[in-house]
Amino acid sequence: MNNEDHMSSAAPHTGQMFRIQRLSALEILDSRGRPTVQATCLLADGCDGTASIPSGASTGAAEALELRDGDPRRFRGLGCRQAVAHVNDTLDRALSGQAFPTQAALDQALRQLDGTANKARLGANAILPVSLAFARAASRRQGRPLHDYFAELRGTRSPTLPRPAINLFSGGKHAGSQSPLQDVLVVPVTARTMAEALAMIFEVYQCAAELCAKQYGMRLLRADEGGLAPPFASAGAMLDDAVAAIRAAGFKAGEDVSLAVDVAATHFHQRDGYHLGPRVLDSHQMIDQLERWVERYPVVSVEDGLAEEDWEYWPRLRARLAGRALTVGDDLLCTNPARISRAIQIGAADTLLLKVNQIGTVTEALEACQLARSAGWRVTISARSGETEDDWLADLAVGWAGDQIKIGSITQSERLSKYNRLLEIQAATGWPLVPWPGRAKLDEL
Ligand code: 2PG
Ligand code: MG
Repeated sequence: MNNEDHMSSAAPHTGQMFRIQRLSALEILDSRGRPTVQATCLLADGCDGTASIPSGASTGAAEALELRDGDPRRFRGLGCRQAVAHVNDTLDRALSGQAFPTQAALDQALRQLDGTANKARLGANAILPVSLAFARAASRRQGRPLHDYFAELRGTRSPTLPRPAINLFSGGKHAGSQSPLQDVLVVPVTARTMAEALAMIFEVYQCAAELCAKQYGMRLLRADEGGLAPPFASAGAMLDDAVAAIRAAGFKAGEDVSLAVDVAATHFHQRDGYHLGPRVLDSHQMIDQLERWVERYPVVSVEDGLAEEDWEYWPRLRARLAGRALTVGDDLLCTNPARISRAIQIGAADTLLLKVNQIGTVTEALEACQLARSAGWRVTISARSGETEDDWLADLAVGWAGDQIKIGSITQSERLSKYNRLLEIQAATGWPLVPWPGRAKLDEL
């Protein structure tokens, strides 16, 4: 990437120690009204940081464990009181009074205290909010914006903002499975800034809402991430309607605004194959179907086109889409360095969907990001379908130079807190969006 500023080891803030004075947490509710965890890290010099974490609905099997209380009389078993207690008791007792020179040192201590491969003992929902709260406290102590703190962890600062892929329509686990395809997103490929991108997509979203009112006799039935969720007749109808909305907004589909799809195929894959509507497809047929969508519609990114354990077929999918659309791994990779390494070895994908809570600490998520980059992959930084108003994701996506960011729709405050934070960063830095590679350039991947 051009204009990268490689931060040298002479960065002004290295050599500091961050002494933890107190760790605390409480149970709060996410955008689906389900419990999640917010943690605060108070440093000995009085700087503090608070962070809350999101939760998925279409989760990958290899994700770090989210500890739920399991008491059916309280939040239908979804309570997070045990995870909260692990912060207030176990982690506070073990870490308060200790000094850490780096984020990596703190995250290593958190991992050791848990001692399991998937954070099953303390819960990723106890560990991650502490890891993020520490990041925020440390960035405050250094008097620098959080995105700059994340950039220093990466060792490089890129003066760009990630290009948003914005949720327009939802089905699957995000909208009661009225359509198998989980999300259709719009990518403002010609927008030069975040502000321009949001203004373009506002127009497309309004046109899509009007189209839903006319075509389906409904308007405001929104899915988990704020996307529209009418009873589409088929996955193809979702794509047709998305193209119609782009055109109605006065844009050229495939030139000004393109499409990205999160197929989330794991969630309609059964023993006998892919249940795409009334049809059951084997892996070959599923790849054919995905290719047909990419040929017929301006789709530039295909996430989880195949199921998370269909490893054998992922390289074939990537080869078929190469040069036309990104092959993005979410459930397949689970932001897990071991799974990413396997995917790199066999050429199963060319883009990492990065979700920090899939792995459970800032440092391990950064490792996943660096690993993907080292293979020449692109990185899409993603929110979850259950979010909070916290906006750390925006800073992380800028600091780690995400190519794309997936936050959801441009409605609902848990989404807008991140978009608005990106607008603040744009205003403070003047940084443009990272250029979209375009179909031609995708050939290089
Ligand atoms: C996904 C995410 C975000 P969830 O599948 O990519 O859209 O959904 O948080 O439900 O896993
Ligand atoms: Mg996904």
